[in-house]
Amino acid sequence: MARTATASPTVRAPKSANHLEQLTRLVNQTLERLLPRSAVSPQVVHEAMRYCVLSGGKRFRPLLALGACEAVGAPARQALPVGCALELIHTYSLVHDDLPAMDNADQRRGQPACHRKFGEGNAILVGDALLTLAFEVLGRNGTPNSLQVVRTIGQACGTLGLIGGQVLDLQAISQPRSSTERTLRDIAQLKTAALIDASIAAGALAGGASPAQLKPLRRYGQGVGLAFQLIDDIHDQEGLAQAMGSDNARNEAQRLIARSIDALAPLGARAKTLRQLAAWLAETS
Ligand code: GRG
Repeated sequence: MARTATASPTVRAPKSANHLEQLTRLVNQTLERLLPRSAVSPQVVHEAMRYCVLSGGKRFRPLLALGACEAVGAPARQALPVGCALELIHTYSLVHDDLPAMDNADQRRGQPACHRKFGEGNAILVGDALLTLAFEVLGRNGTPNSLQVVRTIGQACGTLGLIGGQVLDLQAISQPRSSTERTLRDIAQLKTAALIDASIAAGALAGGASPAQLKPLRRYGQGVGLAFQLIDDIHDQEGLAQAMGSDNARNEAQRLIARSIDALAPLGARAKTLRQLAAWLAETS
């Protein structure tokens, strides 16, 4: 949890099967279309929003949303607004997390962090604008269960999710000696797993999921969410991997992923994309 000068590329991009590549292209094309043009005023903020979002992230959260939509029997495209909103929110969290008052990172996704290229004030506004655009996108494109979709995503990025995790993280940075494994697990849960879990739930809701379909998907989401952070910590040799040891962290991540895949059994063959994403995550650990 120490402050770092760079935010290293974390979990590597999926060596994906064709379908995952197609879905990733679809997400990228839609993001490109949703983001305001750089030539439109306020140019600097629009240029910076595009710089941050269109810079080659893995699109893990949108892929989970699209995969969950397929898993409940709807076409992946139906969850596209949800997937793109999640990527906008994720990117906002990265831009703000890199700020000097937070993690103070110089690099993100292999290029200068937003505040290093566009200045701190603009980076704050870029994060705010991305978060706001996410909810505008959700409001513009109605999906089944749209109120539940907004509530699910709102909860995951509020004080009981991302923000809450960031508060704990800031406290852990200022008092590193008092960071117990329990605290690090709470941070992982709120900062990372909550949005991953919400991506799956929101994608499924947009596909018209029934409560019976949501239940196994939430079990999958909780497992994959924590596994994602464990693996990220193993790569960076920090956080939970440092507290519990890399081998223990890897074993726990593998167990969580195996259980997540098992949880998908009631959804049958339709959950193929979610199985592929979990298998890819297991490969990266
Ligand atoms: C609201 C300021 C604020 C912060 C919220 C989410 C968060 C807290 C901060 C982001 C920084 C961080 C390291 C979060 C942990 C989750 C994580 C591993 C993010 C990296 O996600 P990837 O690997 O990144 O999916 P790409 O670049 O592929 O999208």
